Amino acid sequence: MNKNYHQAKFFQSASGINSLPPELGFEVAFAGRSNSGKSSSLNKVCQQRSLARTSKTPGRTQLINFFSLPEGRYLVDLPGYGYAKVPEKVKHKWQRFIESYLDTRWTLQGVILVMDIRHPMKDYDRMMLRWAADRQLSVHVLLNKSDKLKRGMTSRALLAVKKELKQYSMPVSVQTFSALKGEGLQELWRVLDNWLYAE
Ligand SMILES: Nc1nc2c(ncn2[C@@H]2O[C@H](COP(=O)(O)OP(=O)(O)OP(=O)(O)O)[C@@H](O)[C@H]2O)c(=O)[nH]1
Ligand SMILES: [Mg+2]
Repeated sequence: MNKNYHQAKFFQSASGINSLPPELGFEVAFAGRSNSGKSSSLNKVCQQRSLARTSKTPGRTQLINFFSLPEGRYLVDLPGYGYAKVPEKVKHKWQRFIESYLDTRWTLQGVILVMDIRHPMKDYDRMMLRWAADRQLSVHVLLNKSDKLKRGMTSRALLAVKKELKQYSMPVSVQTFSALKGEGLQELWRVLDNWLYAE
């Protein structure tokens, strides 16, 4: 068990690019479509049930929530994108925010891009990957909810996504994960350790 993540505490919420905390230390952001399990994955990483709010209702996380870790490190829970029932205007606001956050946030070490393993690589995911590629920002794809698929289907999905990711020029990796069962947690901790705590 990794003690750093266990010590995560709520730090600050921001409603847009102008209310972000100062760029100090290092951070990793959890991004992905609405309902993919960003908040659940962040909670699993920190071994805390209700650090980030999760919900059956998509679009729950509307603010950018910062959680502090030891030594000036942060995990960031981003609002989900792609939820159909959100008005166009709000969708555009999110899109603009996420694009400029990825483009300008120099304390950002990498993005954990969470996808539902049953519906990976949708348009919004590809858009995120393109933005990350533009800045050569590292991405680690979590194919979440692996508990919902049989083993054979899980490895098929992993292979297909791996193949598609080859076209991107930034450092990008992928793993299967279950925020519910904890499958893949060690692998995810290793990625976060590399981004946040490597010398
Ligand atoms: N079976 C299963 N369900 C999961 C898993 N991860 C998340 N869920 C469920 O999926 C739903 C959405 O999870 P959240 O963590 O709130 O998703 P989110 O991506 O933060 O959603 P937004 O904040 O709305 O964008 C909840 O009902 C979770 O319990 C998983 O690994 N397995
Ligand atoms: Mg959320």
